[in-house]
Amino acid sequence: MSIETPSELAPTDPSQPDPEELMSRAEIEALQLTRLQDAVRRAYDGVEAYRELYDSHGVSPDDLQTLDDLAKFPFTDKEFLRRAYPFKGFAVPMEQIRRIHASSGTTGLPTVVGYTDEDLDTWATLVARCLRFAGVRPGDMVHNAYGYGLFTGGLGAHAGIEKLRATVIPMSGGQTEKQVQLIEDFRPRAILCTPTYLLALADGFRAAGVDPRETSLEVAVLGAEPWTDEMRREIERTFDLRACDIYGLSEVMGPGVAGESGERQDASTIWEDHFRPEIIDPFTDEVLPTGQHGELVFTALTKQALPIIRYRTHDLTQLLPGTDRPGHRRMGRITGRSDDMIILRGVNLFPSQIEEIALGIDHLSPHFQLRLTRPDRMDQMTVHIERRSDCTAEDGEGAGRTLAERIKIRIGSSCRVVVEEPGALARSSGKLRRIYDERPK
Ligand code: DLL
Repeated sequence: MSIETPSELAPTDPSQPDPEELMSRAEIEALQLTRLQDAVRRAYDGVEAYRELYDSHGVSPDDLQTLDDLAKFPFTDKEFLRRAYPFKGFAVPMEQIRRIHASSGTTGLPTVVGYTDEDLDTWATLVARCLRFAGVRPGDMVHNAYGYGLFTGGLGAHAGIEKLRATVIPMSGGQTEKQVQLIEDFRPRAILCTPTYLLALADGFRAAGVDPRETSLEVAVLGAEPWTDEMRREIERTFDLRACDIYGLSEVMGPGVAGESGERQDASTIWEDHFRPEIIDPFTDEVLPTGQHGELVFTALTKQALPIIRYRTHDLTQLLPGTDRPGHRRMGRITGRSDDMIILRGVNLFPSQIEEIALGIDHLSPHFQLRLTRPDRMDQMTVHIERRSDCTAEDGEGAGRTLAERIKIRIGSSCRVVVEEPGALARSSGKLRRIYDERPK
C-alpha cells in the first residue's frame, strides 16, 4: 500500500505562484529539454502525420540532444492539422480524450483539438496562473464573457477561474443588456472578454444610465484578438480598472499560453515550463534571436492528446527577456497576423497601426472598420470610424482629416476616412472583424 506524504495531501495554495513559475532560466531550459525530448517522441510514436513528416525530412527524435536541435525539425501549420481532420492528430486512444474544441477558421474545415484529463488540468492551472498574475484573487467573483462552446475562450477561462478558487459567472458572449444587469447586481471584481467586447459593454452601461467607471470591476483580463497599449488606456479610462493581456490559441492549448503581470503591465509572460517559443522570419523561415520581430512558433512540451511541434501561429511579435518571472520570456504585443496584413499599393499595414493612430486623436472612438475596394483597378482603403459621442459632427470631420494625414505620414499610404455617427458600426460579442476586403478576387 502506498502512503501519501503530507505534501501530496496538502492542497496547493492557489494564491501563491507555482514552483515552476519561479524557476531560473537555467532550470527552465533543463526542464524544457527533457520535456521536449518526450514531446517529440510522443508525436513521432503516436501520430502518423508526424512520423511521415520527420521520416521524409530525415530527422528522428534521437536527433534532439540540445534545445537548439529543435531547429532541425520541420514546421507544422494549420494545414498540417486540417489534413489530420478530425481525429488523426491525436496521440492517445479516443477513450482518453475528455474534451474536444475546434476553431472555425475563415474557410474550409475547422481545426479540431483534443484534451486528456492531464491536458485539461494543465490548461486550468495555466489559466489560473495568468489570472493570479493579472491580479485576480481566490474568492473573487469573475464575470466570464468569453464565448462558451467549441471556442476555447469560454470553457478554458471557466476552468481556470475555478482552479484559482474564485467564483465564476459563466455568462458567455452576447446579450449585452443582460451582462450589464448581472454585473450591476452580482458586483464581480474581475471580467474576462475580448477588448472590443468590453468597449461594447461600456456602451451597454451608458445606455442603461450607468457610468462604466462606477461598476464593481477592478480587473479585466483581455485577449483573443490584437489590441494596442492605446486601447488599454482607453479601456482603463472608460472603466477605471486595470486591464491585462492573456494570449493563447486553440492548437497550442487555448487561452493561458501567456499572461501579463497586473503590477507591471509589461507584456505577456510565456509559461515556458509548458511551451517553447521561437521567432522566425516568416519569409526565410530562419530562427531569429530574442528581441527581433517575426512570426511566433510554438512547441507544446507537455500536451498528451494533440502533440504540437514547431507550430506556425502566423502571429507577428518579438520575444523579450523575462522580468517578474525571470525564467520565462515575454512576448511583445501581437502587431498583427501575417494573414491580416493589408498590402495597399505596395505598403504593408495592420489594423493595429490604425488603432494606435486613431486613439491618439481627440474626438475619434476606438470603433473602426477597414474596407478594401478596387475602383479603377487601384486598391483603395476606406477607414470607417465613429466619432465620440461627446463631440459635434464637425469636430468629428476635422478629426477624420487628421487621421487621414497621420496615416499618410506614419504608414505612407493614402486612404479615405469616413467619420460615422456614434454606434453606427457593428459591435462583436467575441473576436471583432476589422477588415472587409471587397476587392474582386
Ligand atoms: O483566441 C484563445 C483565447 C481565448 C486567447 C481567450 C485569449 C483569450 P483561437 O480562437 O484559436 O484561440 O485564436 C487564436 O487569436 O493566434 C492570435 O492571432 C489571436 N489572439 C489570441 N490572444 C491574443 C492576444 C483564442 N492576447 C488567435 N493578443 C491567435 C493578440 C491574440 N491576439
